[in-house]
Amino acid sequence: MKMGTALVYDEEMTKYKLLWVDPACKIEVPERLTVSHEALVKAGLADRCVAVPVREATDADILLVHSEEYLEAVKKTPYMTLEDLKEFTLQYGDVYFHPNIYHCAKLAAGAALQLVDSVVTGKVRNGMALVRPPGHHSMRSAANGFCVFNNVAIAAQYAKQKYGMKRVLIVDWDVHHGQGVQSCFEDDPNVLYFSWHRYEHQRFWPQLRDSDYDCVGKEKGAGFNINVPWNKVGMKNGDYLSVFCHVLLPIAYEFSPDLVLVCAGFDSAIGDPEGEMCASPDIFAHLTHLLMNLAGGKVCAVLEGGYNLTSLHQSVCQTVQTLLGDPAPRPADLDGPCTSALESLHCVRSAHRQYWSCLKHAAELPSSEISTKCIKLEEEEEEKQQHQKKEEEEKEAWPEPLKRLTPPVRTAVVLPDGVVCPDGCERFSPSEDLNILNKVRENFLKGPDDSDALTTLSSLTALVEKMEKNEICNGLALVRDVSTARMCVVQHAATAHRNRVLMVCVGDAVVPSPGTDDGKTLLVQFSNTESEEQKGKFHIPVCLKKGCSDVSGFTLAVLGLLLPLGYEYDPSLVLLVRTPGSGLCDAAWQQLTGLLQGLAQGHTLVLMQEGEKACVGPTASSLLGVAAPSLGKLPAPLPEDVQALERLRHRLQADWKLLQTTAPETA
Ligand code: Q9C
Ligand code: ZN
Repeated sequence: MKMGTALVYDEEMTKYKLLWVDPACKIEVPERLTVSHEALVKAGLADRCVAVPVREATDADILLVHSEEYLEAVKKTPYMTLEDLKEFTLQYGDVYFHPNIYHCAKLAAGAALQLVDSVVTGKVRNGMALVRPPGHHSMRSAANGFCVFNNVAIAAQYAKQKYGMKRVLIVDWDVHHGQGVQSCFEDDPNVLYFSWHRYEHQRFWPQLRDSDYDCVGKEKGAGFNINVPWNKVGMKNGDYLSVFCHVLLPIAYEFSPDLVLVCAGFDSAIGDPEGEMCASPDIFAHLTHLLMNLAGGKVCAVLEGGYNLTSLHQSVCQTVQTLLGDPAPRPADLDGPCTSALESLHCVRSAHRQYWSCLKHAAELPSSEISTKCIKLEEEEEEKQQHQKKEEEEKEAWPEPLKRLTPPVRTAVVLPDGVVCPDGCERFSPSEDLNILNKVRENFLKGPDDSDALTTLSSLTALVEKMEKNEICNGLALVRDVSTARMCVVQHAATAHRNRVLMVCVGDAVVPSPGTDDGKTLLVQFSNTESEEQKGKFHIPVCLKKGCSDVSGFTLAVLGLLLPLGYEYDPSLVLLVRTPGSGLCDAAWQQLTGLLQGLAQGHTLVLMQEGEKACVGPTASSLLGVAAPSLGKLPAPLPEDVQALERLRHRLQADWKLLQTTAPETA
């Protein structure tokens, strides 16, 4: 059952460089690779990966994407003189050639293919390829933007052809638009391409009209190309997460890929001279985590850009460590999205409304807003310069991501005697701490001789304490009375004053809300019961027409409501409570459990009622970090549900900035 993470790397790919003076290309250096790899070794991450060798992509592989003429032309470069190479280079944009680059480009594409082979055949669960040259800018018949062959595009075609993959998702989080990938799959409905990129109303390289949000794909592929243009620099963690929650993830879950490929460029991180963005390296832990429950966990990340060597290696480590299954760190200082990001978000959602049912019944937008793009350019320019001065100071330094301390125990379980402990979990022994026993006896016992309840509740309390001390990552308990157990845990957790508990309740039974007004608990409750109006900022009932039995509606609520709330609230503990009769299928429950582990450093405690024995296995496997099974191509959610969720989000937006999807001024 234990499955690894592949690391595909070969030093050979450091053996080419720029041989003449070209300011546009001087940032693409061999050290990008050596520094990234050394950081993985130093952090002990390389050792934990399965080393997969590279290979040269064959002509047939390369011809999956490129023209014969172009391949033949590149083939001649190893024999060219310096002068010939310079001249050859001139016909393309922002790229250089070297006698060894053809060899490296074959290895880079081949590395992506080796990664796909290892993941698709199940040798490993997921993986990353550290490659040079990058790929996503190269076109069918042209090198471009440091790229020679389109590594990820070739890998996607290969996965379709060799393994019959029906649907491939490509997530391009590099700060540049992968126009080569876009043009390769523009009319292909089997490959969903998502890219965010610095755009600045078409003033930023490669300055293409086709990189804008309204470029959605052609013919049968209409709707399968998603562009999120960043029209300002300085985008932060909140901007990135908000696009994931409100655009990429809902669409990706509806699409239901068999395989996820990532154009993993890290020039979108803070400190990068090309991107000039302000997202911290640990955001990549979250972006990675959020993709890891798609396609049964088959995620292949292939390096693209990233030119600040420090920010690059930190981001690479965050990505690989997350692929390995270590819980992501709590995302620091999450702001709501900025106005410019909200404008982009709004435009993309509008442009895709007609193609995706998760967006279809979202609030209609004033049509006048959709085409207004190039307004106030001069004003903006000024503003930008001021803004940049400020950012430049900030950009010089950012804190190094903290070492992730992995608790010795991943999953502890509190189960009645008759229930077997699932593989890989540790049975939690009852607490003998007198303090705890007394507290539980005083506050929660109904009768003086309810020793079963005393044992369970004090075990839970002790378990929470160990999670706080990071001795245990997560836990699962089958209890007779979830209601009391829930109160007990919340009350205990709230005694440490810096703690916040996110309590997620799934099921149709009405749960009384324990004190949720001091902000120490945020309660989100999914049910089909139209409950009284929301009770303030910290108690959020989510009512779905068919409760949790409608997987589409439920998924949408989790992605577009629960995740942003959770990220903004930033709990130290997630308490996931499942009441009987929730109607939720195992796969959707596992998705929920898996996704929530991105919060609170993975500290999730699941409470289930005794009768739900059958659910222990699936829950444990999610807590252990096994990818949730795919939900399949999701049918359209009920229009009422989409509208209800939109209304709810709208109402909560003033309190929770990550729920916004439209800019305040333009609404
Ligand atoms: N300011 C990748 O990130 N433009 N390619 C350089 C210099 C070219 C980036 C302009 C950027 C290419 C894979
Ligand atoms: Zn880039």
